Amino acid sequence: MAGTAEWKERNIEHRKWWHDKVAYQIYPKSFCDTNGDGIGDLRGIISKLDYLKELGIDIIWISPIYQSPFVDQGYDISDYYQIAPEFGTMEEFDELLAEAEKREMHIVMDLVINHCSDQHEWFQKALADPEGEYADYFYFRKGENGNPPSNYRSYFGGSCWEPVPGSDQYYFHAFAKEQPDLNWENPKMKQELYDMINWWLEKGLAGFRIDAIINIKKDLEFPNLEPDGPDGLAGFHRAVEQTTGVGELLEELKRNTFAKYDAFTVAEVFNMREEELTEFIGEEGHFSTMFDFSAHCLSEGEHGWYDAPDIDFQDWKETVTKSQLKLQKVGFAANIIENHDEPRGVSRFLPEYARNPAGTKMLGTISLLLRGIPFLYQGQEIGMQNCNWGNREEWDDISTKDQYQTALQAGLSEQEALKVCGRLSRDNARTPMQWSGEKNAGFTAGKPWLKVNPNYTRINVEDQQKDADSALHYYQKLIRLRKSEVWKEVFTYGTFLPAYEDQEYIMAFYRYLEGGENGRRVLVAGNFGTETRELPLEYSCKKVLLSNLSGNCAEEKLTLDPCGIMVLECGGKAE
Ligand code: TEU
Ligand code: CA
Repeated sequence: MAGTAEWKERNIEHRKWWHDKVAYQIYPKSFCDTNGDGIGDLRGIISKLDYLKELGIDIIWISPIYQSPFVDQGYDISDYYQIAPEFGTMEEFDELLAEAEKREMHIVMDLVINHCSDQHEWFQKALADPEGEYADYFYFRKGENGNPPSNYRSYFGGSCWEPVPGSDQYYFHAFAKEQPDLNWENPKMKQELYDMINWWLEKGLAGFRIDAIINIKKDLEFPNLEPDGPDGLAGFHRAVEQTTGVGELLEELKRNTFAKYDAFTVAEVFNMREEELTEFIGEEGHFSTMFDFSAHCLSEGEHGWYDAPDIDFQDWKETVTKSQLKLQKVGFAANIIENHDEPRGVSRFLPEYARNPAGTKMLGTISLLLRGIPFLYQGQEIGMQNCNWGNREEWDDISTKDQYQTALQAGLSEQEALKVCGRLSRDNARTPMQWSGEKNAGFTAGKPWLKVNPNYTRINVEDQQKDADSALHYYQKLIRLRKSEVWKEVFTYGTFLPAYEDQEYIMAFYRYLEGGENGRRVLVAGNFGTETRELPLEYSCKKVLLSNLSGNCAEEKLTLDPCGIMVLECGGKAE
């Protein structure tokens, strides 16, 4: 508990420009289309900067906009120096940077350097000469007795090894076969990446979200592992868990790039070693921050999405609490409820009866007032929800299609497979942003590249802008509170302390700073149950800073209706 106070003492001169910021992820293909081709574009992003500014956003992370064949929606890059023509031009990108700067907002790009596209020049050269220099930009290996070099299953299904046509070699891919992994043991390849990263940073980029980075370190023996599925393969993540030494690569990466620019970096890391946390995001860590996926991992199935459990409130509460207590000792986590790979938070973390505006606000309040850097995902601020998928033809996502097959192979019927995969499909988050109640949710004048969630007539920005009680207005207030002069320090550096832990269906915590002129404490308490609850107050209620319902706070007790959440300024300790 003294932890954070100490932390703060120690860190007066270690404050970073990004500690108190609020970030927002844009999935460009689905954000806003301005030329009617059904695909969101850079002009669309520029046109919404004022909207984001009003929401209170400081940092905008844009999912990949580089040239790509879009096998994995831009996470397969064929030229790191080009903007995909689907999204616009480099001039428009420069304009976006300038317009963001005018509004004191920072642009962060996605950095996908574990792999590139099979259409990238390097890989094309490697294929043309499998014994040549460029083959060593990738992992080219000979097979074993007619089999691939090892029995790893890629994240998107099937072997990690793909035969190199016209040779006895295979190349390695952790994701799709169109996403060959880059060889991080090759100094020349690494230097090319560093140059590219610095080129973008020189342009004025504030930093990067770093994709799938834990995968870059390979055990060059590629040892076979115990199979974990009927296909006789073992998930590649199991190999990642056993491999050591990623830290050296990450440190070198940082030294040669980000550190020179005071860049903000947020890493996407799964399957890391717990004991490496400080090395990753401590004061001198490899990254500024990394996403806390602990709650998301609760719905990981043993064999796939088909055997994935629903999230139980108590598990969620305990997981978030444990994670906060651990992370605050080390540094800053990046908190999310959803992103472009995950289902919508409202549909996932709220029980069915709470998937309404009040519940949406309650979940948002928890996520944004936890200790760490809040990342909103586009549409979260209006409470967008999962889509009802009518048939599998409606899906675009490569991972969803693979999981659907896996479910069928496990014996599920087509209807069942549609249902279980629809629940976790990455396309849930990728349906077009719902700007208005007009055709195609106001996202495009053309034919949208992916189905629009039919609930846009109910859930959209335009209606919520007119309604003072909407999720959108609430999110604006919430962010304003978080960033207000009086409370910024507490919400940025204040200790997280769980409260009312033994109260069923209550998620509550304090954020506080001890002593001095910043000595302040707030209580955040939400009721995830179906009955009105009364909580005895440990500290007197000085003021209600924010609430989503007409909850009630008397001297010594707090009354919370179902789906009600309150943020209270605490006074003195109750007798
Ligand atoms: O995701 C990495 C990752 O681990 C995902 O495969 C995740 O487990 C999966 O999406 C769950 O279905 C990153 C990107 O965020 C994702 O969009 C890309 O597809 C992937 O890397 C490959 O670049
Ligand atoms: Ca367009």
